[in-house]
Amino acid sequence: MNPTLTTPWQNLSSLAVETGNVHMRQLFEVDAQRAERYHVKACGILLDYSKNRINDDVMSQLLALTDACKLAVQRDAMFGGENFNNTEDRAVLHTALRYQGKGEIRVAGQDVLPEVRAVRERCYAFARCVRNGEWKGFDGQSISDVVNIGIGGSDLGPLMVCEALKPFASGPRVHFVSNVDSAHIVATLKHLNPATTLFVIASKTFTTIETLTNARSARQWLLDAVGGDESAVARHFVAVSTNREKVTAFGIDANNMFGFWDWVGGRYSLWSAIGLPVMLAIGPENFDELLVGAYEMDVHFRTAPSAENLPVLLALLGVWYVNFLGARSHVIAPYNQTLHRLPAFLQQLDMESNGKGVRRDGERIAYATGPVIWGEPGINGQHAYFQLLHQGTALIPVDFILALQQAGTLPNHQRTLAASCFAQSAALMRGKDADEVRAELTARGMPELDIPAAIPHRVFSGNRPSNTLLLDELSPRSLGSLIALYEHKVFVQGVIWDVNSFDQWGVELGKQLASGIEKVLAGETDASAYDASTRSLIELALGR
Ligand code: G6Q
Repeated sequence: MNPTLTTPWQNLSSLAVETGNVHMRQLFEVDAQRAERYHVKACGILLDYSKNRINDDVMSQLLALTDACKLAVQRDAMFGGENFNNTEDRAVLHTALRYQGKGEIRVAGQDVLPEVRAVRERCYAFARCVRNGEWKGFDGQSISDVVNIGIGGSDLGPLMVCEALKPFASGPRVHFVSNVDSAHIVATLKHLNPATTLFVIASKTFTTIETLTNARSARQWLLDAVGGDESAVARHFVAVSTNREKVTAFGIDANNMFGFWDWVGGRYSLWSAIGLPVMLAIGPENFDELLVGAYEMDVHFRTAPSAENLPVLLALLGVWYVNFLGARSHVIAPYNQTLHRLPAFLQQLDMESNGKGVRRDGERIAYATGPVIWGEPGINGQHAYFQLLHQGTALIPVDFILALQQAGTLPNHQRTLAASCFAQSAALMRGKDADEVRAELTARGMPELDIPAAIPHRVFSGNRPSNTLLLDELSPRSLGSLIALYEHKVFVQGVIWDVNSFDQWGVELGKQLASGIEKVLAGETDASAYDASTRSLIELALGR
């Protein structure tokens, strides 16, 4: 259904005109309770959303929008295993992978949980075996290094989690190779020993050209080290996939394959066997904690009233900016260094899910949907892209993310980190007006005559919105909750925009196009099917 036809949407359009530009400075001045009122805490995560251009009227209409768009019904449909991914005719059940309750979750009448648990136990048994040194390579040595070869959803999630939970790593070193540019795999393998290296080939479809090309090179690297003895492959290669046939055709024993299911989307798959590198790095017990944290967020999302529901609130604030105040992008600024891959992960999660231009029924959309998601660790961003957030012409909401405790931190570092994070959101909200700049310059001794010209460059308009997400600590559990929070935020926005957040035809297009041009580059077909620009690029690549 078209959300723009609902009453709350129309009310929000009027509210945007009436209140959208009221300065937050003013809102804080007139309401001593504002920070307290716009605070919610769940699953060890506090969301302070008071530094947004909102008031109670805006919030109540945004909340009404969730009812108008039947969020609760759709949420139950997804969690209940209905074929929610309508264009691929499949269920969407990454939540089943972390379910900790005693019930059943049925897909087409079949409870999926026994199989989910069985595969997880196999992964755990394998991870334990590698971690305790029982799993031996071709010459009897234990595994020191694991290389995950995958791309997109088969890379970004486990990579981000392994980085985030580095302080919890206690197993083999884990590396990730995704780019088909051989520079990636060559640099990774350069310092590794084939006798102690295990490859995890992660591909849901096991047809992805980048992954298969890297996997073949890895296989050759191993075979070169063992004089071509194929029996070494079984000790050094495992696969994570839904496609048993293709895995065995590639030469990986089905006993070395860990499966998952078509109802797990690539970008939602880190909870499945795709999390194997994470299990290898931090161990099954910590992986369990990650799942528990995500499950706790699932329960929160399903049961908390909308006004106190973290994913719902984050989603609604995003809709407010995208659809009513004209924002086209959104920054993710984690302050903890170990979260440095979170922006890249969320970029895929959000943009691949909600970067859509038609509604679920195929009707073309005439309102804005998913914004551009971007970011980098906030503290580095302050010395780089934050300039544009403070003084640029675009309205760009920011999510500041900070864990208050993290393993192994040095106290004075943590203090500076927290201070910087809080100072930035305060400055974005408050700004600095001409009088304040004048006073500053005068105090600094600038000649009176020079001050007028200096002022405009030093003025900060403020009124730039942000959310602050404070994690009690950075642990497997809280990370699980944080990731699930964003997954559900994306879900809620998808429901409001009425898009299918779980297909990715744009990604499929890239896969098709590349394989056609590769045939031309290999001399198997000619380039006549392509436009003049592409033909000339092909000619150049062929050195002609
Ligand atoms: C994720 C996308 C995409 C996918 C990669 C890798 O939701 O579908 O990023 O994960 O294209 O696909 P395979 O896992 O099949 O190799």
